[in-house]
Amino acid sequence: MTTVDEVSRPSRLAEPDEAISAEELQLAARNHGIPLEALRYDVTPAGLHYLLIHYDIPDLDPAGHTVRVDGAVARPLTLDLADLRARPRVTHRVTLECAGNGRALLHPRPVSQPWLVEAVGNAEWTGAPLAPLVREAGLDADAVDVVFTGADHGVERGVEQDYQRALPVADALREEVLLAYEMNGAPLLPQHGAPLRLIVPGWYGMAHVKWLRSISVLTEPFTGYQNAVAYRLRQDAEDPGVPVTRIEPRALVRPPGFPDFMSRARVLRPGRCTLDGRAWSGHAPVVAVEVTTDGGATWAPATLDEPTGGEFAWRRWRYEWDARPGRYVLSARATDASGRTQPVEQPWNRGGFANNLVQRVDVAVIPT
Ligand SMILES: Nc1nc2c(c(=O)[nH]1)N[C@H]1C(S)=C(S)[C@@H](COP(=O)(O)O)O[C@H]1N2
Ligand SMILES: [Mo]
Repeated sequence: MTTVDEVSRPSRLAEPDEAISAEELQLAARNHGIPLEALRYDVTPAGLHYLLIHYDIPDLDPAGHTVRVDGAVARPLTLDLADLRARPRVTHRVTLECAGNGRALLHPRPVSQPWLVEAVGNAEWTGAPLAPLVREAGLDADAVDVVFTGADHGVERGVEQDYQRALPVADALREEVLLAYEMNGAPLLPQHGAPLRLIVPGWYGMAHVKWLRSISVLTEPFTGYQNAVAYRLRQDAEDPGVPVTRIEPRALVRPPGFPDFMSRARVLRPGRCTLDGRAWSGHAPVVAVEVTTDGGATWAPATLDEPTGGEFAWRRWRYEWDARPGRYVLSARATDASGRTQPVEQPWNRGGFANNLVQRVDVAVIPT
């Protein structure tokens, strides 16, 4: 008999010298990253925001779409978009980053969506806060997890499923968690979860369930695939691991000068140059960014702009550099108020999650 196992790939690590395959390229072409020059925008234009879609973008009619609130609640609710839009409206500027960002730079490389450093964006999300809705439904005292289900369906490592992710009740009830129907002031685009998605500020992307159709309260821990099998930090296949949750600190450099088409190495003219970029953390505010222009031999402090978007949005940093002719490797390193900082050695795990190893930008300073 034919089974889904025949079409579904197991998780695996690439061989030491194995190149990116056509299957990984197929994923990379669907799930694009932010062009790094777009780090110039404080609010990422919707079309430049990164994308990650496990299965297909579902075909949903906003007019007929509803979301159910059920499970361990006293009064189950069914809400349509008009009901949600009639509720108090809140906007948060939120840095969203895929938990797999940095995966393709790991050695050995976990075979999956091959992100380098570009799986990030900083958009404005508008919607109805989740907590008052769940309280209206009458949350049971013994509630443990809240499961969010999307309208998309697929197979992953042999497991057929709707995309589902659960949050512990305390995290789901945080006031910043939104049922978002707008991105940057316009209705959600199909690829970003239209007509409705969850936004969990501070958490890696997998928690922000798109095409949301159901919210269900459980009195037992959720054991679904995306929580129990995927999105865990494991050292090997047998390791039960720990869940991937909040975003580790990271700074990115907006690549200076102009690029070589193929290598994307930067060409820069000699002289004073203001390097800049963005820094964020889902744990605590970023308190410092340091820059190296010599591949990590020495680090110097960058200046941080005033925060522009609240506690869940990235912050711009700047660094004055006197660029002399030669070849350089530039990096920036963020530290947050919890004391977390970016490693200079890869933080390896089998799924390739939360790799916030510092970025390396090759620059050639060449006189005209
Ligand atoms: N229903 C559903 N929600 C989803 C996903 C998905 O495949 N299906 N992908 C998740 C992952 S892994 C990420 S990183 C973010 C990406 O959100 P974006 O595409 O709007 O940037 O959506 C999350 N929400
Ligand atoms: Mo992701």
